[in-house]
Amino acid sequence: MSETFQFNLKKVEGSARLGEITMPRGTIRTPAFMPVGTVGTVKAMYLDQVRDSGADIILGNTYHLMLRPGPERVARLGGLHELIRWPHPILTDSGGFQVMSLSSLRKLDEQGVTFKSHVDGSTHHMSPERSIEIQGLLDSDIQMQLDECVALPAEPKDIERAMEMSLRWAERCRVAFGEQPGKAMFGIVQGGDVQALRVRSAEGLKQLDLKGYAVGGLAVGEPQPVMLDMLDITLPVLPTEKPRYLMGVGTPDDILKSVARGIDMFDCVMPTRSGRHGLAFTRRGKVNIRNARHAEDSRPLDEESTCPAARDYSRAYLHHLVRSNEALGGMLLSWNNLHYYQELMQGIRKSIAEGRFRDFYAETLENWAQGDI
Ligand code: PRF
Repeated sequence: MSETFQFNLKKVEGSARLGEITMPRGTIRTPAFMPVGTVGTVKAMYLDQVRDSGADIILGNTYHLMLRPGPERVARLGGLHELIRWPHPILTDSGGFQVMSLSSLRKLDEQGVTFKSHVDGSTHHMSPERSIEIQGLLDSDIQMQLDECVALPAEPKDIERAMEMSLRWAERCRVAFGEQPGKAMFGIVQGGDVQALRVRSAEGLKQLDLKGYAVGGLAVGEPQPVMLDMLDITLPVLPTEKPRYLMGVGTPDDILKSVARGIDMFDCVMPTRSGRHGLAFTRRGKVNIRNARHAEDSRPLDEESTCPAARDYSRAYLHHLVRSNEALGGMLLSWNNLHYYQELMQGIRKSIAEGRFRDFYAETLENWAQGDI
């Protein structure tokens, strides 16, 4: 364990990176997948299962937690880690992205964002400084700057305005965050699908000398090749010795292709959300367990998995649970899916360590392409 936030790059293969973030609450092995715990729970999962599946860090959302139960209340209850019983690192998203996707009557200007709560309709204001203050009250280990993410397709002038404002907000967040040796504040690259704006954003953030850099504004409506092009443009501009986090991404395919370009951290609701909707991830691709063909299928999802949800229950039972809207169906599939994602990350890390990431990448995609048996 480390008194300070540090990133050690241990090995590279091509642009793929194997590393380790050390900080007082624990070590994060990278490339890392961070399960999403929006309101202080990784939905339908016990946190000890999340931990056992191989997660070193989970994500929380400033937007949701500021509305309910409220950051001051969380602080009085001893902070988010204490409240939810997760003593390991937590990264919190800053709120801007969730405001734009969930709240109504949003008004965004240089000062910040004013919005109506999706919970009770009350009006709230969040400035870059308040976002950092809230993340501090939650006692988050990795805090994100407030930014503006523009959904694609969009006009270049709108993308530019949002990117420039996000840069100015990064600076304000950095001042608000100050010096906290055991914690980190990450900047967020914006710039939509415009190469020059991505470069300008990454260069501007680099000058702020932050402890880590996220790439935002991707997986927001553009095709995958555009997202990958933006990574190819952006990542070489960022300092090699700092961690890079691709926000809200993605499928196993997105993750492999982004690791190959130099991304170190990911988060996505996909394994848990699709689990609650009856979609299972396996080494042979996705299985829609609601499908009638599973009604009398006594095989497990994957008899070779070390996850009980994948190994010990028949597809017929999972099918029945999901069709009956039983809570256990979502629980078992979320468990299976998070386990699959963490096994993927473990496979990625091991293969980079052994200098065979290229082969692992090809084999994984090939197994997926074969499809479910
Ligand atoms: N900004 C923030 N959070 C995010 C995004 C972003 O651009 C995305 C985009 N994929 C997901 N989550 N603050």
